[in-house]
Amino acid sequence: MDLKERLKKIELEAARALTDITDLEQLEALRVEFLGKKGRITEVLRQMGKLSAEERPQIGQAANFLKERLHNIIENKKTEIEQEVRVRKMEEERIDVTLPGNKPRLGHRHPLTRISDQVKELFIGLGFTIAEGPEIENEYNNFEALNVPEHHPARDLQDTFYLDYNYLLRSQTSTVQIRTMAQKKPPIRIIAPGRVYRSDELDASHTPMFHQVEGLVIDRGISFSDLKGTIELVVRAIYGQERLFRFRPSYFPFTEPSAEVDISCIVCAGKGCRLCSESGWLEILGAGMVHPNVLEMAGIDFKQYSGFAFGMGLDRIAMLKYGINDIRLLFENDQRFLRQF
Ligand code: 2NM
Repeated sequence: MDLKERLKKIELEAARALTDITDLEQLEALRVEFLGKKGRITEVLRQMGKLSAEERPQIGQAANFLKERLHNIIENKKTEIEQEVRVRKMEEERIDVTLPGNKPRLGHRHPLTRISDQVKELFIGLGFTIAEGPEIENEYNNFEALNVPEHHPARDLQDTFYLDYNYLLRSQTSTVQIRTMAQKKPPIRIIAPGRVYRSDELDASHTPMFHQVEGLVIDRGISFSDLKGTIELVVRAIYGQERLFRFRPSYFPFTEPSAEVDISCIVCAGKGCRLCSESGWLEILGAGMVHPNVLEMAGIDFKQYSGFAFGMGLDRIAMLKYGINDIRLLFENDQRFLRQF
């Protein structure tokens, strides 16, 4: 086969090979095969030495033409493939800008903080001041000044966390009321929200730390009806205007008379269910007229002044309002739980 025919053959084969090519790697391989330093056209040019003087320029020219033509075809094909790749990529990476975005999960207050804030705002609206005090207390503020006698079961090591013979973790926030009465003259109108500690067995309704709000009002002429009116407002604000409630006689060492307040059951509205132990009522609050002994120990003249006090559990309010059936959930910080509020 002479060189002219070989060039013809190379051209035909290159044309055929080009039709099968779909990507840039194949195209580069083809370029190397035909136009490379050791490629098929170079191979033809190398053999030109054997040619006669007339043939040599003819074949040389034909080879160079073919080289240039192939080069142009390959370059065009390259542009074409690159364009295809670009189009395909655009198609694949197409974004539907009308799809809804990913909503960032915003932080929010803990359910207990929400209840606490709501209760505080309610009392601020009624003219109360927020009072605070230490969680580590002495026996006097936690028991003695509250008229809790020496051998009362609440003083037992089993019920209270003692740190040593005198210091303990407060078991109610009344300690703050005692501190306030010792520092300020009546009229007094405060609430004391905060953590309290009791050494109960841990279960669905008891944790060793929980939250309370206690309130205290002292002035001239404060009567049980002031207590009732205040509690009525509080109950309606927290549990709804239609909620029924009742006062039930009770006993606390620090109040006389004392009462416990029930509301109609949140679940069954009085018919009787598991939550209210079939009674139709839920106990939510303790209250009473401050005992004269408590006023006297605080240095307040009980002949001139009287007062009422009350206490309620914030955890219990949160549980009733949000339908939480295990108090421990409030302290475990499980995101799956907290996310729901
Ligand atoms: C309660 C129930 C009844 C109470 C009494 C006092 C104080 F300091 F004035 F004596 N503070 N809080 C009180 C009264 C607390 O909790 C269930």
